[in-house]
Amino acid sequence: MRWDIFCQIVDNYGDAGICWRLARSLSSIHGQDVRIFCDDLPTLNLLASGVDESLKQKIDLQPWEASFNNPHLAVEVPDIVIEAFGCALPDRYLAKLLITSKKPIIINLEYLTAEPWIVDFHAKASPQAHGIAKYFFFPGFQEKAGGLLLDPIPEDSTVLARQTPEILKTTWVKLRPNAKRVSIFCYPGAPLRKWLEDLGSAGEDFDIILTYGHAQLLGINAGQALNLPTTLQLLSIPFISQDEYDWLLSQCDFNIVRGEDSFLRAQLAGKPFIWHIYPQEDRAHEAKLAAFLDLYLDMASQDLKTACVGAMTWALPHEWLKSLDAWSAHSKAWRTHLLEKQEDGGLAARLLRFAG
Ligand code: TRH
Repeated sequence: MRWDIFCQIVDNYGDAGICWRLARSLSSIHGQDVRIFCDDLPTLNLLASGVDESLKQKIDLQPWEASFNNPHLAVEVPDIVIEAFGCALPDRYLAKLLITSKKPIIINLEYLTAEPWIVDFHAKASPQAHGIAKYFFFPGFQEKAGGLLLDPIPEDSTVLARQTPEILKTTWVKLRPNAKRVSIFCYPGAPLRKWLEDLGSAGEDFDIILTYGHAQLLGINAGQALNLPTTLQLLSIPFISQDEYDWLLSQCDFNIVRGEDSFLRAQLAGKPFIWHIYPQEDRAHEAKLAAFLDLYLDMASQDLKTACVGAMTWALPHEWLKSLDAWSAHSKAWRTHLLEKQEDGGLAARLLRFAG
């Protein structure tokens, strides 16, 4: 089938990250014809840059306007149109769909949440005045939700255990063999400085890998002294491709992640993590975090529950670090559990079944 995915980058990288990962799953695993129309192609291209050229060539990355400027659209009517995160389709694209004889279905791909209410709304119709069938699709952890984006599927703890990506080689030689590795990708509001200072007094060595922009968050680029203990080594890396970032997560002992895509990849890497959830004005993120922790910690001991809930709400590391080994074991078990629940192929496969 032919898929048109519409991606508007509201902020950050998550919108592009999800659309790209979905497109590659549909194309490489399910053999679908996929185009992405995106209002910020450079960002999308940056994320996609790490993959095999043959895979990239199969997915047609187009600027947003090409969806209605393209004179060939009449012969390229899609079977499925995805509006990622409720981005409205361009009027002129919609107008072209309305005059074609074959009508696609439109799917509004929602944000990932562990909240239970989504199963009542997942795959429900959203009747439109223009008459083209449109449905809500809710990614989720539950069996009756839309599933999770798994590609590339992490098979075991040596997930993506290929060679160090070229772009990370200069950082990798600086890592200390006995130090624990922590990667950091969070939003500006995180109390990072205090968190790092506390981690530095834990009596262990930690190599901290700051993803693009995070040195600035800490004020390092502005020359501010951090006064961190020597047990910590801070290493800044540039923006890397999505595949390289997946690899990085799999190589760290602990990850701080955010948004939606890195949040899921940290789980699939089977490592403990802090999810710095996207803050919403109405504090809806608090319910989302609580719903996730309910699922994630369902089988955990009371001690581990206390440690994880504390860590995820930015308790200082000394309050929970003693539980790190138990948390690491739990993370591996959680990954296995997730993959079992998504044995049907997860989000891409569920979308395909729904649309077919
Ligand atoms: O960037 P995010 O915060 O994205 C989003 C957006 O804010 C979006 O509007 C919001 O709706 C959503 O969160 C909940 O975090 P996320 O989802 O983890 O996406 C980041 C993507 O960027 C992910 O695919 C990994 C990728 N990435 C790289 O490819 N290279 C890098 O160096 C880094 C740090 C990330």
